[in-house]
Amino acid sequence: MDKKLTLSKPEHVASNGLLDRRYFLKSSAAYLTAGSSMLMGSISHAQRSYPDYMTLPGAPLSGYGHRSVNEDHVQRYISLTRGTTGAGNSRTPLEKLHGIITPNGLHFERHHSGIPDINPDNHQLLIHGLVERPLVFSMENLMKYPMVSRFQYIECSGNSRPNLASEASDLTCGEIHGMISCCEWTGIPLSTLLAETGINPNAKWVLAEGADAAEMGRSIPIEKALDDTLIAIFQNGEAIRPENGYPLRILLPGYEGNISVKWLQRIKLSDVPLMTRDETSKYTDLQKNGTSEMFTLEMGVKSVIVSPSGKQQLGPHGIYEIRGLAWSGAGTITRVEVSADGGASWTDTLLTEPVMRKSLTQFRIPWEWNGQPAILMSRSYDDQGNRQPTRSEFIQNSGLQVNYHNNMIQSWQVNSEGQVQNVYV
Ligand SMILES: Nc1nc2c(c(=O)[nH]1)N[C@H]1C(S)=C(S)[C@@H](COP(=O)(O)O)O[C@H]1N2
Ligand SMILES: [Mo]
Repeated sequence: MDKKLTLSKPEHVASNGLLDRRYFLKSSAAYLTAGSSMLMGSISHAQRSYPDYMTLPGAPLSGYGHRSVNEDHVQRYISLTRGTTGAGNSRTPLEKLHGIITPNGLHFERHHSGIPDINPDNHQLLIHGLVERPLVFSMENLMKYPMVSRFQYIECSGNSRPNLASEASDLTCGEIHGMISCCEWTGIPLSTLLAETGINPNAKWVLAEGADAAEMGRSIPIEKALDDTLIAIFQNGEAIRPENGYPLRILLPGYEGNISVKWLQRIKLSDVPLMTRDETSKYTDLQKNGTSEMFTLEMGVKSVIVSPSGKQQLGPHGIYEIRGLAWSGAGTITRVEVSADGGASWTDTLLTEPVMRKSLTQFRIPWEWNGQPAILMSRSYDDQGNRQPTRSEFIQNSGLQVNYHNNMIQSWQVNSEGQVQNVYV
């Protein structure tokens, strides 16, 4: 937390320190004045000493770049399923990233039986079942099809599960909410490949199956398969990482992450859902009356403040920028509000361009903290008329036993010492 700035008199727009969302834009003159005096100080520093890297030639070039060793502490949070070698998840450290794109090395991972080591020369995609012509595609065949690129997030439906516990645990933003990541994915629309095989009119469901030891399979409604479903081959410009599905995965924007089957090897069209293990014993939502709902595929409208957030420590009193991420499986984010007083008063934040469908959207607002205790919250809205629920609304509708699809509002408590902690409101 090093965002303390000295600026002109701020205009308060909601209680407990929230400032006009355009304050930083309007105050750029004041901001520059403060900044330029710092700059002059360093120029007038006459007896300048030169570090080694300015007196000796630097490192050579490389075929594939790596981040600075000074950034090695930015890591995924790993949580291995007990008794297994490759099953578990690793979460994106959302609070340490800026912008909406997740670097490939920090994309969250969720494996049910580890990462298969696939040679693309031997890998094939079979499309069969209720089609006119069953076809097998090699990777070489697939590369010849016209491709599209889209910015989409993937969110595990088990994301934010820590907040379904009865007591709030003291965790970071990434530990609670980091089973979401967002990339530019490039690949072939599934509709293009289904146009090649032809579709029998009785086909209503599409099985996607992976080539991992878990042989993960999920059934996709045919409407979604023909809508925005992608056979993805590239992730942020390069081949998909092994942990994210190399050499290809299916990608269903806005749907729960589990259905975006990695290491995709088979697609089967059917008149009924295939009722696989992963859509019957798991990934069903236990209701309060003891029954379970199946095929609850779309992810809800959601947001989270990434800074300040859990386990962070504010610095000196002054003006901070609250920043966060919002998304909706139903469409596009239209509005994100923030509260600094535990939900008593709210004000609009500034959404950072680009704001895209089923992608992450960034929001920002300045906040003046002078040591007063605060509870920071954000709530998002989408273009399909959805609003993110409060914790009590979520519990009323779904209960805490539901296990998946937790999109309740996150509350971060800031105490008078500037310590930030996960709390329930
Ligand atoms: N073949 C296969 N596909 C899979 C999984 C898996 O274990 N095997 N995990 C699923 C789950 S539960 C999620 S949330 C996403 C995670 O994608 P990622 O690891 O690229 O973040 O992949 C899905 N696809
Ligand atoms: Mo998942």
